[in-house]
Amino acid sequence: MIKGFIFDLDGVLTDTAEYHYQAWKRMADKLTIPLDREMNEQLKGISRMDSLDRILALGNQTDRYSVEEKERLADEKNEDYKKLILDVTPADLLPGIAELLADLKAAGIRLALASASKNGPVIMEKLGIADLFETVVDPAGLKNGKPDPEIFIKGAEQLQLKPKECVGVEDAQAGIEAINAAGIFSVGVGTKEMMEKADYAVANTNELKLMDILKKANS
Ligand code: B16
Ligand code: MG
Repeated sequence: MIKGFIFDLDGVLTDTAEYHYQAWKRMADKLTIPLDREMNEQLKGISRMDSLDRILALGNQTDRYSVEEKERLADEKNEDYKKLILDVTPADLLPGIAELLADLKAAGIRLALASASKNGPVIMEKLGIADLFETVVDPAGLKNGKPDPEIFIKGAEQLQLKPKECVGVEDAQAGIEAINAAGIFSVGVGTKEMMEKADYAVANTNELKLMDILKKANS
C-alpha cells in the first residue's frame, strides 16, 4: 500500500536541470573544458562539488585547483545559477505536475522532497508548492550523494514510512539507482535508454498519472 511519494526536484517538478546545465556550461567554457548535453546527463542529481570534480576530470584537470579554488569555482557556478532561477514562478512547474500533486493530496498520499540541491527550498517557494510537502531532506546533512540510497531512505524515514510504502520519482540515472537501492518503487522521467533501471518509466512529466503509478507500484 503506497502512502508516500518522494520527489526529486530538478528535472521532475521543474526544468531547473536546464539552468544547472547552462551555469556549468559557462564554467566549463571558462576552464576550456568541453561539456555537452550528453555529458551533462552524468551530472544530473550529482552534488555541486561532485559535479565540478566530474567536469575537471573530463578536462584532465583533476589536480589543477586547490580545495579553496574549487570552492570559489563552485560558488561562482552557484551565483550564476541563482541569477537564472530568479524569475521562477508557479508557471514553471513542468506539464502535469500541478495535477499530479493535486491528485496526490486528494488521495491523502504524503509528500517528501529528496533533491541534491541546496537551492531546493527556495525553488519550492517560488513554484508555490512548498506547503504541499510535509518534509524536505537536507542535502547538507548527507554523508553520500545519489546514487547512494541515503537521501531516499531519509525521505521515507522523515515521512515515518517504510520504503515499501513509498514511490520515488527521478529524472537522473543516479537518482533511479538511489531509489532502487533504498528499496523504494522507482518512477523515471526520461528516455527508455536513460530510465532502463526504473520500475516504471514515462517519457514526459505529463504522463505521470497517479492511477497508473499506483497500479504498477501496488501490483
Ligand atoms: P545545488 P536534484 C540536483 O538536484 C541537480 O540535478 C544537480 O544538477 C545539481 O548539481 C545538484 O542538485 C546540486 O544543486 O548546486 O543547487 O546545490 O536533481 O537532486 O533535484
Ligand atoms: Mg533531477
